[in-house]
Amino acid sequence: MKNLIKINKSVQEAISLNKPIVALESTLISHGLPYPDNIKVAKESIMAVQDNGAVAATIGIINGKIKIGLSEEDIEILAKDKNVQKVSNHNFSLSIYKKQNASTTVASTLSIASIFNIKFFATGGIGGVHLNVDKTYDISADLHSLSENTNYVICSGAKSILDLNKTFELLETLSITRVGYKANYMPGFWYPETDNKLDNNFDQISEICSFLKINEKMKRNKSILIFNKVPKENALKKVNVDNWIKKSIKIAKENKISGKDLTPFLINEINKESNNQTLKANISLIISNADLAGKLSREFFSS
Ligand code: PSU
Ligand code: MN
Repeated sequence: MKNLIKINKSVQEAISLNKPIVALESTLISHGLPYPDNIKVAKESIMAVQDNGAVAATIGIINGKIKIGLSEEDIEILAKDKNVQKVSNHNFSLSIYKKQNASTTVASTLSIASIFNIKFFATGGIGGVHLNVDKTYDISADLHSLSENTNYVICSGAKSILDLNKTFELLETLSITRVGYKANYMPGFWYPETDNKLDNNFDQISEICSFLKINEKMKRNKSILIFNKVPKENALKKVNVDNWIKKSIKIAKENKISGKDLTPFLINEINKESNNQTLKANISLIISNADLAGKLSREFFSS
């Protein structure tokens, strides 16, 4: 496996010197955000990690090679090329075989990061249980990957268009610890809280790190989700978000949009309904999560 992977110099050095590293995913670049915001967010997330003295490792697949620490050119390919494949764990090896340019989801990014014991990972929102799960059985492999790997994942919840309550329950079933940084309830991605009470709230970064160290000692081979609310200045109201989602689902039904096309369609529609407010919230929470991950990893490696 390791010979299929290209690690950039700064990440390699950080691994060998046991320095703080934060892994970042690339599907939010290729499929989650529009061009050119996607490039800006990718770069600013890297800077947010670096500003805290940690090394950023954006993970993706370029021409069939797994890359840990994408270059600016790599990020541009994933941000611009319409043929970029979204790779989760089920189609991961096929993408290598086909020598594709591909972006990695939370699921596959965690799998790759774990090979090199990169623990900290930041993203916007994880995948989860879809609203119409009873008909589609659509549940993201992100949840399984979180239970198969041992990572510390900083996020603002799950994608808002999901069934957040079911997602929260399934995380518990999979034995994934759900804690908040200054959050008592699971955030709702674009809005600060849902009704789902987290397993614990921590007000201090140092407290989270002490807790993570206990987990290491206990050798719990499961990931821990650390929820961080969308920054206040860009936070939206739940009632507005719910309305935009409902309206967009109706429009999708009228236009017979389904399957793989549904999520991007909905996200785009919701953004139009919200007058670009959801995009702004999305951008700001991703960067804020990268910043928190940088701080956590630095504290973890220095304590
Ligand atoms: N959240 C977003 N936008 C995204 C994603 C999450 O707001 O694009 C991406 C993440 O990479 C996540 C993936 O891992 O979607 C989940 O996809 P699926 O539901 O197909 O497993
Ligand atoms: Mn799915």
